[in-house]
Amino acid sequence: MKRRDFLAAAASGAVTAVLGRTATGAAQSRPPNILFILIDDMGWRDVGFMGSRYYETPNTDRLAAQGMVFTSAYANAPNCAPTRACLMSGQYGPRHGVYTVASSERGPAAGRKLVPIPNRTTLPAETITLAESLKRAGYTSASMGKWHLGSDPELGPIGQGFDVNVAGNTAGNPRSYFSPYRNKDLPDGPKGEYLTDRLTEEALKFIEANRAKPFFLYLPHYAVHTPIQARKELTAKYEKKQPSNGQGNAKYAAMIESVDQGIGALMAKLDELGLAGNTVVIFFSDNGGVGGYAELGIGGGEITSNRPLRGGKGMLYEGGIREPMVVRWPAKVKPGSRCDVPVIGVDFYPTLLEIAGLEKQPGQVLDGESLVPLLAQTGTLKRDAIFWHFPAYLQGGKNTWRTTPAGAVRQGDFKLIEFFEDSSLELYNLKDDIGEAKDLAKTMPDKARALHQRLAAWRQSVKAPVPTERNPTFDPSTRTKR
Ligand SMILES: [Ca+2]
Repeated sequence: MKRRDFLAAAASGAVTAVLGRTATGAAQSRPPNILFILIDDMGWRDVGFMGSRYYETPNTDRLAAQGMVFTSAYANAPNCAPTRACLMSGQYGPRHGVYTVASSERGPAAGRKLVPIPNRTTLPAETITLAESLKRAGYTSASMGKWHLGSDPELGPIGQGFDVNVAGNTAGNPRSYFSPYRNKDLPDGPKGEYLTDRLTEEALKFIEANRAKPFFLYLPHYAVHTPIQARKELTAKYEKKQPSNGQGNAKYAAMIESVDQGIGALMAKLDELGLAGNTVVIFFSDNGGVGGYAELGIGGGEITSNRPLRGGKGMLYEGGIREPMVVRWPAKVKPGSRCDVPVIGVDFYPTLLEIAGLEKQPGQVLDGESLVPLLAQTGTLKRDAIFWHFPAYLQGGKNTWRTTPAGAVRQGDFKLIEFFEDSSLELYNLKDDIGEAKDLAKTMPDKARALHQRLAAWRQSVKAPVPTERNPTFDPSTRTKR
């Protein structure tokens, strides 16, 4: 195919079928570029297109209008590192052992009834990462921002197959959002330079430099994780604005707006270079927003509100794991489309393999399913349930927990959470009760039992360890809430 014909086909959407057959062989074929924008700690309702009336995200809203919005998209975990480990490996937590951030023994020891399962803080070196897979189809890849799964040379982005690493290492948050950053993988900029803007600049340069060949740009912003630090002039605008539906933190709003401005600049760059038609853009977050604790009486610091969802970061309630998600892919995705099918972080790996025209490696285990049929609206998924395994403690306020060790399953409209300390079950019908206010475990015991069996069978299939050992120093009097 001549280049001109190829570009015409790309614009019309016909090219992906061609690429699917030739990507592994023909040097002149070009699979789509991939731009994966991962926001840190952004809640389900922290963007305009998901209903925020306080945060202003016009560029992200435009991206959403040009692509498909997934309304039931889930992170694999309610906090940072495990979600990233699942994204990069395509595997559920029990396969790599990254269940939580840092130690699984967080919070006061006397309040822990069980000895939790030890946590891995790095992705094993032998993992075949998404970057390593895409390299087989000729992609040049970069990770720009928070990695959180180890440090280079071995366990950072470079060690795990990326060609470029900007700012990624073991750090889960920046020491400062303003230069000097004191980050060993990010040379300082001029004093006062803002980190989110800097990562956008680096991303723009990478796209410019790699415009002529397929690229995979993984852009895991440090924003909007703590410390809550924002550009002054953006903050000032929100300080004059009325809070809305529990959202009213001006600095946090300004952090979101900086991310949004960066998305605007990236989209403009793709347009300018004529790459937008052949670039898949994904927008996603790694866990729920930091909020929803006070109304549950557990403390933990409110930054945003996830209402109508229950809870927030660190919990297996919807507020902790349900994420805003957009996929823009002009060749396949109808602008302004929506999808309510539950999808989860491990689905990205097989999706991007299919988009790149790749098969998984012999013996490679991928737990997710390609979303291409949903994106192209040619079919649905084969699986009927998705799972979480969080065998760790996460502290809330004094003597309270965001979560104790737990697992969960979602099948259809129903979601079951199992708390390992006392084997208690909670069952919710998310279609009728997205806020998980009405526990149906007692009124629908058959449904609860069936889902519990399903969850246990899944755990067996992935060899998920469940904590059962009693903590000898447990003191029940220190416990005020689950
Ligand atoms: Ca996070």
